Order: sequence, then C-alpha cells, then structure tokens
Amino acid sequence: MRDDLFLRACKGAVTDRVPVWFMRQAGRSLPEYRAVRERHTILQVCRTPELAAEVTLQPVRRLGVDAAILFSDIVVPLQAMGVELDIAPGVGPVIASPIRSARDADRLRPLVPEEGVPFVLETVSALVEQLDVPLVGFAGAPFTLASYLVEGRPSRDHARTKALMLSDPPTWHKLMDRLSEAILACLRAQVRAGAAAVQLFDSWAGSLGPREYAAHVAPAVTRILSGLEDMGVPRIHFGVGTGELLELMAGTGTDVMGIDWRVPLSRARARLGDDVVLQGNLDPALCLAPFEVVRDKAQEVLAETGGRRHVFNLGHGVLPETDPDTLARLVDVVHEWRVR
Ligand code: 1CP
Repeated sequence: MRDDLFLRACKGAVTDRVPVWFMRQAGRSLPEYRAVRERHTILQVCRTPELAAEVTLQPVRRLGVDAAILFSDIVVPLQAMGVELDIAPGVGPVIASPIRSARDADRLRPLVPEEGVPFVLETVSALVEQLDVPLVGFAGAPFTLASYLVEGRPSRDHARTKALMLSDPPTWHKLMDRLSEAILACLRAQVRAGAAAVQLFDSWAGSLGPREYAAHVAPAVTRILSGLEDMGVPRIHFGVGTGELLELMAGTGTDVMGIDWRVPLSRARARLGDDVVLQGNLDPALCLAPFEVVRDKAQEVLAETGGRRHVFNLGHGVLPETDPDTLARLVDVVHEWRVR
C-alpha cells in the first residue's frame, strides 16, 4: 500500500496532512459510473466482482482520495439471508414481503458470507491487489437495515419500525440479534479478505431518541463493534441527524465517529473527548455552491479540529448533482491544509 495516512489518522496518530475520502464517492456524480449503470442494474454491479471493483476504483483514480470504499449496498447481505428485494431506480431498496411479526423475523437465515456473498469477498480481494490506498469495508447497522425490512421501502419517519420496537420487544430483539450476527460475520469476512477499516452505517438511527436508542439499538451495535476488536482494524460508526445520540453511539466501541454537518466538530470533540477520532463533516449540499464557498467552508471544518484526530469527509453522501471536479479540488484543499 502506497499510503496509509488514512489508517494512521484513524488510529489517532498526529499526521502532517488530514486524510480525506467521501461517502458515496462512487456513484451517480461520476459519468464513468453512470456509463456502467446504463448497462447494468445496481445489484448486478454489486454481484459482479469485475464491475464492483471497477466502480470502486473510479473515484480513487479521479479524485485522489486517501481511502476507497467498497462498492456494494447495505441490503446485499439481506438477499443472502433469504430476503427477496430489489433496488428500484429513483427509490432505493424495496422488500417484497416486509417483516412485521416474530414469524416474519424467523425467515431471516443466518449469513455465511463465503456462501451467501462470495462476490463481495472476491471484490475485496481483487481490490486489495490493485489499490494503493486502504479499502474501507462496510455494512448497514441493525436499526437501519431493520427500517428497510419493516417499512418495506425508504421511509421518512420509520413509524412502523419504531412501533414494532416498542410494541413487540421480543420480535424486535430477535430481529436485532439475527441482523447483528449476520453483520458481524459479513464485516469479519471483509476484513479477512483484505479490508483495512470498516464503517457501520446507521444512517437512520437519528430518528430515535436517546432512551430508545440506548435500550433497543445500542446493545446490538455494541455486539458488532466489540466483535471486531480482535481484528485490529479501525471501526467507523456513522449516522445522520445523530447529534443527540453521539455519546451513546461513540460508547458502543467505535474508533472513529462519523459526524453529520449539523454538529460543529469542536462541539463533537468537547462532548466525546480525545479518545475518538472524528470523521466529517462538510454539508454535501455546499458542494453545489461556487468553489470559493466550498473551499472556505472546508477550511472552516478543518479549523474546528486543527486537523488533529480528524478524517475529512462530507456529513453524508455525495449528492448526484455534484461536479466531480469540485470533489477533486476539495481533496486538494484538504491536502494543502497543514495540521496545527
Ligand atoms: O442506482 C444507483 O446508482 C442508486 C444509488 C445507490 C448507490 C450508488 C444505491 C441505491 N446504492 C448505492 C451504492 C452504495 N450504497 C454504496 C457504495 C457507494 C459509495 O459509497 O461510494 C454504499 C456505501 C451504500 C450504502 C447505503 N445504501 C446506505 C448507507 C449510506 C448512506 O448513504 O447513508 C443506505 C441507507 C443505502 C440504501 C440505499 N441504496 C440506494 C439508495 C438510493 C438508498 C437510500 C434509500 C433511502 O433514502 O432510504
């Protein structure tokens, strides 16, 4: 590996430059990704190692980022657990028969990654051969995956998911147990195949209050993150709108806490202390502004941490409308900035 700046920063070392990568750096903002997607569905791309590796590499070549993120989707392991699903264009994951009872939850089969998602592991192995920056493996966290399984499709309020959580705790806990076991197996297999770090996406956990998160979600996340500890790779934990949950989320055993753009990093640092590395948190919408604005706002984000114990990223994924040249120039701004 040419450059382990990203890994050193994730481990809390003081580096002279701040590493940068972007959530959804592979995706619709890149014309070369859209060209692949004209010929293949997203699930085909995920299931074909040559294609998944190619779209993982696209942003690394074009943007000069310090880490690659595996191209896959959080719902891919669910298919291997027996869930019939599709990723509908312009919508997102759609589940054929949503899970709303104990009997439904019993349909979820245990995941043996080598048998259920061999193509993911082949993609990881192929990438590790080709990449000169670390590869971030990932999975969806139990709550976020449950929200798709229970709602059946993307949802704003996650109302049925929360209703199930509060009205039928045994079914909820069965769901959390099965999902956390599968996610842990999937992440461990990605690391064995060569992923140098892992990110757990609890994108929608911010829809919960702290009491519900602590009682009904945090134990499952803790099982996953503590179950990875012996592998020695940085564990990144991320959610959107999680300002009120940061202490609880960081307390599940995370090395790097992803912060969305609503919480200034200086405040996240004051709340979480020095033991956790912060990742974030430029508002992805700002990347649509003139570049001078992007540059000034990125420098503001960097000044929030002084560049210490900080991995630069957006506060959520790259928006499809983003000009890739803006992202490439943003990488340069971060790299030129000197740690204070
Ligand atoms: O057809 C397309 O190209 C649609 C967009 C898309 C992409 C690029 C989907 C559908 N999935 C993916 C790939 C993907 N998904 C990646 C790899 C790309 C990269 O990061 O470079 C990753 C990390 C994910 C993870 C993912 N999928 C998350 C967690 C990250 C996040 O953004 O919070 C979530 C919530 C999903 C579900 C999903 N898949 C696709 C969409 C549009 C959605 C969100 C639907 C919703 O709003 O609920």
